[in-house]
Amino acid sequence: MRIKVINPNTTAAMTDAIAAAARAVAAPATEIVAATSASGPASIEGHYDEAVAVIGLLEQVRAGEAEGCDAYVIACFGDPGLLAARELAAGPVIGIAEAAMRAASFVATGFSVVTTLARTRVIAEHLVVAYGMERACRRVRAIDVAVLALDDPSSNARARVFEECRRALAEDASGAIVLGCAGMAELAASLTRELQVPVIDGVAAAVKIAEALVGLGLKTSKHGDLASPLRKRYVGGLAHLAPE
Ligand code: 2AL
Repeated sequence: MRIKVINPNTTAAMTDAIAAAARAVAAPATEIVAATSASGPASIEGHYDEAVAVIGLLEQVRAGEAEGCDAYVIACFGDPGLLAARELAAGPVIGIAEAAMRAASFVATGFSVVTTLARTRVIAEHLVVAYGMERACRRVRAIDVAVLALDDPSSNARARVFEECRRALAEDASGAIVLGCAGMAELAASLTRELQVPVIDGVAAAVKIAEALVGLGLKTSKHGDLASPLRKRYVGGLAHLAPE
């Protein structure tokens, strides 16, 4: 099967790390097609970034339908454009935040999210409500490091994530940690070993959930609100996105 993993920000180096995390867990017969948005913000860490990034994401989903993709992963923790992408796609579309939270709920009764900038906490908190995870998500925490600074050694990001996870386990009555950014994917395995609790990267979780759904023969329902967008004229710079 072919799973298209879309980084909806425009930083190709981050896509490479996301692709590596996806391929590390994908089944041998799964082809991971990694894509970077062609236009939009270099990183997504606010409501405005998200709104603008959705256009580049939807362009990648439209292209993916022509490329014969069986499923999609939206590799940004705000799950930007998730329901719009589901309208476009025949197969399943999985957001990494939803995937990580649902995976966490299978292995713990409560989890904490550890994300990047403090201002993005509200985005994650809105998703917790949207996904009905209010009881399981005990707290959304932030390390206050920007997305593109995560792999800059001077940001000390790994140590800050580790310390925030430790505080979460001590204070939140959580049994698992959800990493709140696609750029944290490579930390999950070593943090799981060191903290001795499940530390969940949404990229890996989303790939395995996408594989499972495709394996079950499940596609996105086209009955009701996730039906293909209604054909109509779009004008101006977005005319190319008019539903066909
Ligand atoms: C993210 C993410 O996963 N990618 C990105 O650009 N921003 N998440 C976040 N919490 O900042």
